[in-house]
Amino acid sequence: MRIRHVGFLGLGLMGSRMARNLAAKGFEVTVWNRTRARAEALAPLGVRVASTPAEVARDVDALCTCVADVPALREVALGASGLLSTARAGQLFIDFSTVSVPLVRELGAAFGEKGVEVIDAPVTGSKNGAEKGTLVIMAGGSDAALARAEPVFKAVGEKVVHCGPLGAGTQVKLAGNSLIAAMLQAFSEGLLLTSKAGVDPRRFIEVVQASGFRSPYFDFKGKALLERDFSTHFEVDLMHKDLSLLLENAATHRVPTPTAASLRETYALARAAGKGQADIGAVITTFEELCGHRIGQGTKG
Ligand code: NA7
Repeated sequence: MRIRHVGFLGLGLMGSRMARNLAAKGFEVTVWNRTRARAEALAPLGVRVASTPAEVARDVDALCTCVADVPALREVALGASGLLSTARAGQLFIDFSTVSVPLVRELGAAFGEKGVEVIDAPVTGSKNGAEKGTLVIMAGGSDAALARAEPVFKAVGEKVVHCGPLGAGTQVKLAGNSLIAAMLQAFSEGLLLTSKAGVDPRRFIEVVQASGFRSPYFDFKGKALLERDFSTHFEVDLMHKDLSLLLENAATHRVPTPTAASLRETYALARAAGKGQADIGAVITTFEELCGHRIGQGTKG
């Protein structure tokens, strides 16, 4: 059955933009958000606002979620007025959140009993990618389910990687996110060190970006760090959650991940310093405070 009517639950930084793109691409959209005002903000786009997740699941062809973490998704999907209570056979459940592999599989079994197929489809691309509809989607599920989901994916993203069966998307996402944290941390530490040693940190960026390990991410974050622009693209709290999920996952598979363990504690430090809601770019500011030096301080513009 073709997907015409999409339910979207979780209208945070990512979900609100994805729901907007679905409405703009011609899908009929019904939304729900724990804080209703965020859902009401989309009403001018012709989007219907539901009062509970169960109300969303009554009407739609596809259930899409993009909520913060494991407890949030559990509540929205399996809670008293959750999606499962009214879900019907033939619907497709696409979860865009980053959660644990066991939860995704649990949802697959619970919704599967009702004839609803589940795809885990965590995304990368942050706020800008969600805004422009250029997210990269890591999908886990059957070939048939992915083929059905394709128009939804096309509305929110520019590339879908079919990682394997249900859970495989989440597996790849957890491993990939740790790479972002590692890159950002090494890059920020390099900037702070260069700068405190009295060398213009822009020379550091120039050399990194001329090298074999250059990345568009360094252009983006380098500019933000030098301009002290910490507007939120991806929250410290969420990265801490993802690193914690990765460590749990790695322990299950008996794979040592010392880099991720150290990064998780680096993020714990930022949270302890009251920076949980800040962008991940702000993690280095705790180190700047300890060093008594700000990146770029004393460097001519
Ligand atoms: P945000 O901007 O922090 O948004 C989180 C969303 O999750 C937001 O809609 C929240 O509702 C919702 N949320 C949080 N806790 C709950 C509970 N307990 N029940 C229902 N809904 C909840 O995150 P992003 O958009 O950046 O990221 C979303 C996911 O994608 C996350 O897994 C990332 O790691 C990747 P609120 O508006 O606060 O009421």
